[in-house]
Amino acid sequence: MKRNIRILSTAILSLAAITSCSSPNSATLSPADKLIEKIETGIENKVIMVGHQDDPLYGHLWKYEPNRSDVLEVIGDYPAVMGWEIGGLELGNTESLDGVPFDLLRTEIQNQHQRGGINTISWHAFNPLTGSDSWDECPEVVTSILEGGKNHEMFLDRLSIVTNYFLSLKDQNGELIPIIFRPWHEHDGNWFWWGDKWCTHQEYRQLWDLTYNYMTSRGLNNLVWCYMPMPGDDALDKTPPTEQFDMLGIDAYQGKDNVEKYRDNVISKLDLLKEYKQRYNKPIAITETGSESLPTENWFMEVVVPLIEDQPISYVLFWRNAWDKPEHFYCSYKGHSSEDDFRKFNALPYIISAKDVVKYTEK
Ligand code: BMA
Repeated sequence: MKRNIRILSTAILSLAAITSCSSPNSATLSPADKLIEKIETGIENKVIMVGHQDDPLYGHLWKYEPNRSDVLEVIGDYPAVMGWEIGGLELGNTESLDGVPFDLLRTEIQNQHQRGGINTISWHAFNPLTGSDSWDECPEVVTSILEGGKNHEMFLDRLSIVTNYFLSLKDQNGELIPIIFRPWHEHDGNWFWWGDKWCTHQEYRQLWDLTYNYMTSRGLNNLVWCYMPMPGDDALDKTPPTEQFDMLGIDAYQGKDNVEKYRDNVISKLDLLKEYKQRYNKPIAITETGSESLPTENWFMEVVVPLIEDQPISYVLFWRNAWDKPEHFYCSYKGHSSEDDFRKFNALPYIISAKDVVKYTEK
C-alpha cells in the first residue's frame, strides 16, 4: 500500500483509460486507497465524522445487546467512525484485553462497513519481554523484538496472528474491509513499552518499519496506516518514511475538569498535525479524545466545538463507555446530563454520523 505504488498504478490506469477511451474505475483501487479517497473527500467537503470507541459492543452499564449503541440511543444514528481494540489478539486469545470476543468484533466491523461507516483499530499490544500488558513501562522491549533481538521470532508470530485476523475482515463480496490502523500510538508519552523513554527514535522507526513491511508483504492492502506525530519532535527523525503511512492523528484527553490544559494541548497538537498535513500532504484526524465521566457542563458544544470547527480534520473519536466501570465513559449515553449537549453537537451541519458518510465522502 505504498504511496509510490499507488501513483504508479494510477498512472497505469490513466494510460489504460486513454487507450480504451473509458475512465479509470474506482473498483481497481485497493480497499485502502478507496478509504483514503473517502477520507480526503470528507475533508474537502468540510465535514467532520463523529467517532466512538467500541460503540455497538457495549456501553455504559450494558454489553453485547444486538443493535444497541449509546450513541444511537442519544442521537438516533450510529457514529460515522467506530474504533476497535485488538490488544491480546497477538497472544492467540479469543477475547481482547477488554473482554471483547474477536469473532463478535469481526461481525461488528462488517456491520459498520455494511452501513457505510468507517472502522479504525488500535492495538494495546502485550509486552513481549515480560508478558505483562502494554502499560508495562520497561526498557529494552523494542530492542528485544527487532531483528537480532531475542524475541524477534516471537514477535513475528504475534504479527502473523494479527495479520491473519486482518485478512479475515471481509465484506459480503469477499473483499477486504478497509481499516484505519493505528499501531504504536501515543509514543510521545512513556506509559507504553514503546513510549519515547523506552526506545530510541531509530528503534521506534525500525519497529514501525518491521510492522509495516511484515503486514504489507502478507497481502494486507486494506490498511490505512495512521501515524501520530510527536509534539516537540523536529520531524523526520522519528517519523516513518512517507510511503509507510497514509494519515496522521493525535490523541488528547482532558483531565478532571482541566479545560484550559486540554485546550492548549489540543491546539498545539492540531498545529503540529496541520504542519505535517502540509508537509506530507496526508489527511488528519483526532483519533482519540474525551473527558472521563464528562464532568464539564456542555463539554461537546463549549469545549470541543471551538477546537474543531473550521479545522481540516476527517473525524473526532470519543473513547469508550465501559460496561463494567461506571465512571469510565467518554461519550454521552441515554439518561446522562450531557445528552442534550451531545445532540446539539451532532446536529451541527458539519458533524456527520453513519447515515451521511456515503453522501459526503463518495464522489
Ligand atoms: C484505555 C482504557 C482501558 C482499556 C484500553 C484499551 O484507555 O479504556 O480500560 O483497556 O484503553 O481499550
